[in-house]
Amino acid sequence: MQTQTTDSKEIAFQKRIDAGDKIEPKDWMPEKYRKQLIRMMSQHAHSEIVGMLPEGNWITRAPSLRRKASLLAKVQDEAGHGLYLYSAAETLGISRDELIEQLHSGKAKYSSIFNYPTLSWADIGAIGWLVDGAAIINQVALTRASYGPYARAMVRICKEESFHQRQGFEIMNTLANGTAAQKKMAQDALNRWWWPSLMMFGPPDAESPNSTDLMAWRVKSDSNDTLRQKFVDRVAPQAEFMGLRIPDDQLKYHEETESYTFGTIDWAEFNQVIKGNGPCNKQRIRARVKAHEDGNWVREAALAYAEKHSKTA
Ligand code: FAQ
Repeated sequence: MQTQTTDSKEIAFQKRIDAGDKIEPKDWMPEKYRKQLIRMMSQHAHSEIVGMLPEGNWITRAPSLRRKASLLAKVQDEAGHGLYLYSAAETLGISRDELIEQLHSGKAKYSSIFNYPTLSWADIGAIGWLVDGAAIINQVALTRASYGPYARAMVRICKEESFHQRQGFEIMNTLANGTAAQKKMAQDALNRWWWPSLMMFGPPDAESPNSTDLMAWRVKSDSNDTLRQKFVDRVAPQAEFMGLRIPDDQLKYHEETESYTFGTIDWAEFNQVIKGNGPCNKQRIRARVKAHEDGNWVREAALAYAEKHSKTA
């Protein structure tokens, strides 16, 4: 029997992708597909875990027991999302230790948005409403990703994110319709989180080096700019409903296209943040490294227990 060459395997692989097949961990895949997925999925997992920090900062200061319970549950959900995604990335042949090391050393990125500080309670509303709102738009598209374990993790994650988005919207709406001081706090949070939320979708299409491959492999089904536009079209009327002003003088609705045009994003700021020079990058990595070191004894104890029981089994 003739052995298949790498080229013919790649052609067969692309045919499966084009036919809408899901690729599973034991299936043959091109090395560059595997590497791209590890990059993207691990960054996503790291984002969920680092993303717990800005909100975790407010758990002890939530204004009521109801708000505290829902924030606590939300932050815990983000930890769960990180774990599903680390497990899904491990199916591609990379270990959890390697993934964590890449985060701590700065080799792997995590979402730029989590390098901004949470200065007031309204920031918790803004994160749920805008950041989870942006994450849902991005991740609903990823439920159709060609890699089975990623797509399946996304289905569950999206369901949970939609609760998160609603709790954020409810916080913002309550503040926006509260006292003048509360409304001011909500507006200030929107002013600070708006542009970084637009940056979450990644650089403009023309400057997105990974999109071509990821779209050809049906990992990404929409481009960065397409998803960003969807987000603006969804969120702008919500801001108006709450009586809040999006901090963009160029934001304009067009009846004919039923969509908005908006001002220019400060890509220099985005590039600085992803290079490690955002307001909180160093603090975030320090917190993650410390949490990992503080958890060493738990991992050691669990491994010792597993080893002892494998010997007695
Ligand atoms: N931040 O070629 P592209 C959440 C990097 S989860 C940092 O366009 P790609 C839930 C990119 O990695 C939020 N880096 O890249 C939550 C690449 O650098 P590299 C995370 C960014 O992969 C809520 C370079 O720029 N979601 O929020 C960013 O095609 C509340 C060139 O970019 C996901 O990860 C950025 N924003 O598109 C949790 C979703 N954008 O790696 C807690 C999955 C780009 O070559 C609280 N990921 N870069 O060195 C994706 O959809 C894609 O990876 C994109 C980027 C759209 C993020």
